[in-house]
Amino acid sequence: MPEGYDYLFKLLLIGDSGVGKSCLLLRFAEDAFTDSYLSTIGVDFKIRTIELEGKTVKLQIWDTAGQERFRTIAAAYYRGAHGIIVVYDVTDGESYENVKGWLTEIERYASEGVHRLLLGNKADLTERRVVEHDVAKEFASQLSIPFLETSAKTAEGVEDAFVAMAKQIKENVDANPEPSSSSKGGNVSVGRSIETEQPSDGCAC
Ligand SMILES: Nc1nc2c(ncn2[C@@H]2O[C@H](COP(=O)(O)OP(=O)(O)OP(=O)(O)O)[C@@H](O)[C@H]2O)c(=O)[nH]1
Ligand SMILES: [Mg+2]
Repeated sequence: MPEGYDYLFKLLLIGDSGVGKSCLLLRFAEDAFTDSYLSTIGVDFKIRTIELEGKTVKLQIWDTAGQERFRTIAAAYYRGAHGIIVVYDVTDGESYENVKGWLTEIERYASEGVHRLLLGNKADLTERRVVEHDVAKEFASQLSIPFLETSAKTAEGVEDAFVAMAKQIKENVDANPEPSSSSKGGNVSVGRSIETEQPSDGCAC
């Protein structure tokens, strides 16, 4: 039986190594968490289908490696993304400082009009926090980027973050329907038809 969905959106997680990108994805896709740190090699992905405003939305979420040596691989995935989530760690000031650099990578490699979202993760570590909520919020609002804090550990904000991103994209797709998107048949609409150059097996290593 063919899989039924109304929309397919591709999301990308970027940000410094160790900020919790893989854990955010694990929480969202499988409602799980692990304390052990297995740094991502290359690129990975998971899928979760959600219901949004009466429609079935399939989210294909690409999780990139934050480590410098994988940057070129990750960059190849920006163009196919409808939405890019930039993650920093609220207990790691450097990861927040580096957000500007990640936003520059988006300008350089992503499709024009890609949706962005800034996430401050590890919000559960209140005693170790060094990046204040309001400071990041102000920075994001100056750039007109939505901002949320999350904890992959407690699940706080995680569902909201991915759903907010999906909503943003859906609103945009609904407002700018592309005739070519119906070529997938049935009632399937694949975001805005952004060219993808990425392999489909999730392994770019
Ligand atoms: N307390 C707490 N720890 C977290 C949270 N999210 C992730 N961690 C921990 O942070 C470490 C790194 O998490 P990962 O998700 O692997 O980080 P990453 O951003 O995917 O790192 P790379 O794959 O190297 O780019 C792990 O030990 C996680 O358990 C969180 O919300 N709260
Ligand atoms: Mg990872």
